[in-house]
Amino acid sequence: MSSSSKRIKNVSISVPVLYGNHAVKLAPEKRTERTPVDHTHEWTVFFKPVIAGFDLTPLLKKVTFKLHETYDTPVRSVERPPYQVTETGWGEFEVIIKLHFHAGSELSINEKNFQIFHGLKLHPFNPQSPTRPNGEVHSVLYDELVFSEPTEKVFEILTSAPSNLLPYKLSDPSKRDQEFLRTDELDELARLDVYIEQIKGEIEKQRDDYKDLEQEKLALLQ
Ligand code: SLL
Repeated sequence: MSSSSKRIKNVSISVPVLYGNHAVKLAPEKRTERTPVDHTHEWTVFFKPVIAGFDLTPLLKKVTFKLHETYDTPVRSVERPPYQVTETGWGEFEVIIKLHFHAGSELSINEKNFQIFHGLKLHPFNPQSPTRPNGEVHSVLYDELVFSEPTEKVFEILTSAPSNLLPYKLSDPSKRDQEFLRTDELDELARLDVYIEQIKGEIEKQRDDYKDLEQEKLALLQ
């Protein structure tokens, strides 16, 4: 076994990620002759690290998105970022987002791939809430991928720039189910603040993008 594939005992590292979907009502000008008449929405389902510029390709071989079987080739495979699929449709369903890691980069020794279940949202959570002009809906969730006992190679990738993640150490290795000890809690809190700001920025950006699209649509209609 080479030194870079040696696993570091009693250590774990969490990678903050975002996944979910955006949806808008399908604008008439976006229809083509191939768009089925019953398709009412355009949506994008995605998976990405919160940290801007953090390249997961050294760890991730590909991300597959399993759509409802009403879609042609329901399993869509994406090998590089952005890890996302854009489609049109009429109904909500559960998307299975599967992360396929390179050998030695799995989340843990027993875990080959990792699955996330995302309920695709086309309609607002609260039907009473005022609808946005183009019916835009965002359903985005925060989660953390926990790499336990990472190899030295994975440890190096995760703890160096641009992610600079902090490893967690088990305080008592004989108790596997105890809480992790934070090496530096203040540092971790500061990092969370940065993630929150990045998520806020992301929401703003999406809002602006949709506003621009809405302007374009109005201009086209004039
Ligand atoms: C429902 N259980 O009944 C869900 C299924 C399926 C959504 C939703 C497109 C299909 C196509 C599509 O929107 N499928 O392209 O033919 O609500």
